[in-house]
Amino acid sequence: MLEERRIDTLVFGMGCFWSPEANFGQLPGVLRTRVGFAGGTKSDPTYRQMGDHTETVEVTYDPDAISLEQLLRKFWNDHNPNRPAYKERQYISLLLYQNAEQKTIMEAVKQQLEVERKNTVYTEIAPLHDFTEAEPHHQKYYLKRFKKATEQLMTHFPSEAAFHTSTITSRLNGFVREYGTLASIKEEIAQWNISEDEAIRIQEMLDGLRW
Ligand code: MHO
Repeated sequence: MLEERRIDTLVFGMGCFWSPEANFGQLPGVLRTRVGFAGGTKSDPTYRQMGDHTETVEVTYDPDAISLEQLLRKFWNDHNPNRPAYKERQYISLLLYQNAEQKTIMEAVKQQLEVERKNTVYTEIAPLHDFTEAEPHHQKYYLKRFKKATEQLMTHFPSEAAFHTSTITSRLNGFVREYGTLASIKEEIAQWNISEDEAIRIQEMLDGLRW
C-alpha cells in the first residue's frame, strides 16, 4: 500500500532534463518523475527565462527498493561531469540535497568516485531551496512524441497533472527512449502491490496502446 511506503525525493541536473527523466523513470523503485528548474535564485523561472537555475529532474522513489547510493552511482555513470559548463548554469552537473543525510551521502559517493576515477568530479552539491515545475510539454517529453498513445493514455487519468506524475507514464517515457522494454514493464507490474483487477486493467491498457 502506498501509505505504508517510505518515500524520498532526489533532485539533480545532468544536462537537458528530457533524457534523465526518461532514464530514471524506467527504474524499478522509482515512483514518479518531474522536470523543472532549481538551484538558482530567479523567482518564477520558465524554460525561456530560467535565469541562474539549472534544468533538473525530481525523482520520487521508494528507498526500500532502490537506495540513494544506487541512484547517485547511476547519475554519475550516465553523464560526464568532467567538462566545463556551457550555457551558464542551464546544463551543469548538480545535486541538490534536502537534508544533512543526503548531503553526507552525496559528498561521500562523489569522493569515492574521485578516488576510483583519479579525476575531479565537477558536480556542484548545494542545498535545494525551490523546485519549479517546468511547462507541461517538457514533462514526459519523449512519451508525448507518440501522440496517439498519449491521447489514449490520457483517457485513463483524471487530469494532465495525474498523467505526468504516475508511475506507469514514467516507465513508458523510459521505454520509448529505449531505456527499458515493454516486457520488463509488464513483468514489473506483476510484482506491484496492487490488486489483481488493477494489474489486469493496466496490462490491458498497455496491450491496447497504438503507437
Ligand atoms: N532544444 C535543445 C535542448 C532541450 S532541453 C529541454 C535540444 O533539443 O537539444 O534543454
